[in-house]
Amino acid sequence: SGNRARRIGLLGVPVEAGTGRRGACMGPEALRVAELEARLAALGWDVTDHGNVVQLDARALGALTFAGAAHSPERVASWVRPLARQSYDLCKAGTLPVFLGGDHSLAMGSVMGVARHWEEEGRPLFVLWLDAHADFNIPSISPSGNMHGMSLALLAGEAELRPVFGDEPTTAIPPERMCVFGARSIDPGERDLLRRRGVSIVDMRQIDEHGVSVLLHRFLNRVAAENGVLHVSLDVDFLDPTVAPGVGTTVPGGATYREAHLVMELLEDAGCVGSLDVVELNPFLDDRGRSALVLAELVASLFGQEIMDRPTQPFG
Ligand code: HAR
Ligand code: MN
Ligand code: MN
Ligand code: MN
Repeated sequence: SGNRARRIGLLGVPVEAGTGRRGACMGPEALRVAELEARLAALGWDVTDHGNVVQLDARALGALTFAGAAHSPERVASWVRPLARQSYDLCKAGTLPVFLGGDHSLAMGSVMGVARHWEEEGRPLFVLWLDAHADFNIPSISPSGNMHGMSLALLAGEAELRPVFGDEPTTAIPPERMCVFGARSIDPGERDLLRRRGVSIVDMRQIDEHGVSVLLHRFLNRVAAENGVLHVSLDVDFLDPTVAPGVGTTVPGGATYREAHLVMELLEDAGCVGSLDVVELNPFLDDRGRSALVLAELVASLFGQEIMDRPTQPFG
C-alpha cells in the first residue's frame, strides 16, 4: 500500500471532559489490555506505544469563553492543545498515528495535528467520521454543551470554537472533504449547519438500503481522484450497542459486526488511510471487555488482518 508509513505510533488520550459521564478515561488502557499493539505487530507493522499525551495544567489556561454552552472547555483544551502538537510531530516523523480515547473531543487535537502536517505536504486531507452522531454542534446551538459533540465542527473551522486553541497554530479542513458515516442521531440545528457547510452524510437508512460498500466507495473515489490522504475517526457508537455496549451514548440501529469490518477492509484495500482515532470506549460500562476486543479486531482489519486468516483464540 504505496504512500503509507510502515510504522504505527499508538498514543493514548484519556480525556473525558468532553462527555457527560465518567469512564472514557479508562479507554486507552482497555485497548492496550485488548492487545492492540501485539495484533498490529503480528501483521508486520513496526508499532511503538508512546504512552499517553501529557495534559497541560488546565488552570494555567485561564477561563475560555464561548457564545453559548460549552462544558469544561479549559479541561478539553488542556488535552487537545498538547495533543495537536504531538500528532503533528508523529506525522512529521513518518509515523502513522493511532489515537486511543478518551472521548471524541480528542479529535480536535489529533486531527488538527494531522491536518497541519498534510497541509504542509500539499496533500488534501479527507475525514471519515464513523459515528452515530455528526459531532457538528457549536456552542450557540448545542443542546447539551458537551464538547465531544462539537469536534468535527471545530475541525471545519467554525469560528465559535476558536478559543479552544487560543494562540496555537491551527488550520481548517474544508467541510466538503468530510463524510459522516453511520449517522442516526443528529440535532436539528446541527443538521442545518451540516447542510449549509456541505458535509456528506451517509445515514443508517442509506446503509440498510445500499450497503456499506457502494456508499463508502463513493467517498473513497473522491479521495483517490484528488490523491488525498484519509483520517478515520471511529466512534464506538458507530457500532450497534448489541455489538459494542461499552459507550456512554448508545443509539439503537448501528453497524453490525460485519458491516464495521467490511468498512475497515475496504479502507485497507483503498490504501489511503494516514491516521486513526478510536474514541468513546467506556470500559466502566462495558461487558467483560467485549467492546475493547471488538475495537481491537476492527483496528487490525483496517491494518491488514483478513477475515479468513484469524487463528483460533490467539488473544484468549
Ligand atoms: N449531539 C449530541 C450533543 O451534541 C450528542 C453528541 C454525542 N456525541 C458523541 N460522540 N457521543 O459522537 O450533545
Ligand atoms: Mn512497544
Ligand atoms: Mn462522536
Ligand atoms: Mn457518537
